[in-house]
Amino acid sequence: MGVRPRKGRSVMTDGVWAAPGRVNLIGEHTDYNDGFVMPFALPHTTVATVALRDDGVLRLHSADVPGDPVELRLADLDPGRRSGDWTDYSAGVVWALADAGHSVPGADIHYESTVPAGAGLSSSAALEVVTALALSDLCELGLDRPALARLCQRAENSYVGAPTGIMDQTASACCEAGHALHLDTRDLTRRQVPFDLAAHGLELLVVDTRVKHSHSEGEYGKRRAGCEAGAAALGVSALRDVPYAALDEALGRVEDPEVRRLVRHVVTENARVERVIGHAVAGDFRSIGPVLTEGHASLRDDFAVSCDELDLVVEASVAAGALGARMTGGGFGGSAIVLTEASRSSDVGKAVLDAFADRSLLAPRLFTAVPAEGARRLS
Ligand code: GAF
Repeated sequence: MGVRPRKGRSVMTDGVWAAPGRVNLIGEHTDYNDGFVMPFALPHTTVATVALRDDGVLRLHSADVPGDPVELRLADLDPGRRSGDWTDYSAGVVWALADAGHSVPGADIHYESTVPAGAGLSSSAALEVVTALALSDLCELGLDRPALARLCQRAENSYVGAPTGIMDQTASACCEAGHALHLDTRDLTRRQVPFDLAAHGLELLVVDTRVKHSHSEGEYGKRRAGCEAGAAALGVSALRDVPYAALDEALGRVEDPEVRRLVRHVVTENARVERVIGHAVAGDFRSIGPVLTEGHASLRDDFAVSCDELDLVVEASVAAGALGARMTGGGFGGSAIVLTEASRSSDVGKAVLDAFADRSLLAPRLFTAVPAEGARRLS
């Protein structure tokens, strides 16, 4: 039996759930090309305190956004009537549940989040996944984790209007503590790869440049459309189907130089995921560093999704002795990751802060990332 909804507005709580943000170690802009990614969950989470109600109302409140709770009628949820603010992610999930034939009677949801917003660390996916998991549990919808991730992606694509892939939602829903997730985004085949950097004397720093980014704006969609044009030119259903060994020959068949660069990034990036997996499985974590830096160059020069601040993090950290660094997530701002010897981590961090200060840029925020648990019920 699921929890029976209370009459009208609820003052009770039926449960508390948490879903994390993520960093992506390698495999950027490959997920909407049916390719490979390797994210891990952050300890930063969005927590939802939820009570079902029986009157067809969705009442949303966030401790992080000033103002009164927002009340929406479930019957009115429609992508054409989205509000353009954070509530679209929650409303989109409820809309996607209903659209898939699942019944939600109404809910009061209160959110609190420690996932930095707009930092490329998947605060949106955390919000979607915690909402979907709580409602799936309370209404006994029986959705498994990949199905939850797909539903959240649908909410983001069709309700919010951001043409994103499946990586962030799957990371938030499926990651495990102490592991990175090797994910095949074509069929959501997953492999948990042990990823204990501290045991190897290493650290992964996350550097939030504080340059805000958004995926519902045009550039992300343009890259996605360019990749689809590349796949069409090559006669494959997705760029994942272009083998690395056949890259030169494939590039010779793509006329548009911009599309050719996108193809080159995606095909080489899928190969980089395989190389990083190989190093991680062999326990050779230091060799991952140069692959990250190579990936950054490809995102900067071929895919054109970096920005000056992200490039600066990579240059300054590598010059200060980091093993490797790259932007993480969609780009156009957001965060970078830096792999470094733990013993050099504070020097590397200081070098990044100094480089920003020298250019009179807003100081970035730094923290050490350790792979944490995926979405779960707390109480
Ligand atoms: C964003 C998107 F949401 C992901 O789906 C993915 O495409 C990523 O950018 C780039 O790898 O985080």
